[in-house]
Amino acid sequence: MSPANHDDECIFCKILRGEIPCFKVYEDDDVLAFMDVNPVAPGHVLVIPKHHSRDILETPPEWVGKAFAGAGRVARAVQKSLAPDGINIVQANGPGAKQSVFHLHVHVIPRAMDDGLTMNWELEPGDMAAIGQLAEKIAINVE
Ligand code: DGP
Repeated sequence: MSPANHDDECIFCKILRGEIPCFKVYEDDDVLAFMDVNPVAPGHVLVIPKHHSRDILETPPEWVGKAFAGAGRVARAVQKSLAPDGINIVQANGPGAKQSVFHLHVHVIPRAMDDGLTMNWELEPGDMAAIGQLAEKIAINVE
């Protein structure tokens, strides 16, 4: 990222700079995909653009496109790796939408029939060993 496009205090910019570790699933010049540490379902991945902006309202369209193209790529790998019954693509904007990290990001969430998941999920720490194993399982199928 150019200096203009990163934020010193943003936790996702810190992950992009390698200052905070993550379970990486995929990376190219435009996006980074990594496991959510508070997964709402096994295999929950986040895709972030390598451009700091707060949300979809403030993000240039080209970067929104890059983020969602990355989400599509990861979703295909999740489908191949985990064979879920479905996948939700979720993207929150603002506190009223429960956005908690203010760097545009796209959630890729594998779903099972009748898994009971609702949009009112709480952030709870996941099992790091299990998250790491799922990262490897998904990463090998990113094309
Ligand atoms: P949202 O609530 O839509 O802003 O989603 C932010 C997500 O980011 C939330 O599911 C938890 C996740 N998250 C927060 N901090 C970290 C972190 O340091 N590492 C990782 N891998 N995920 C994080």
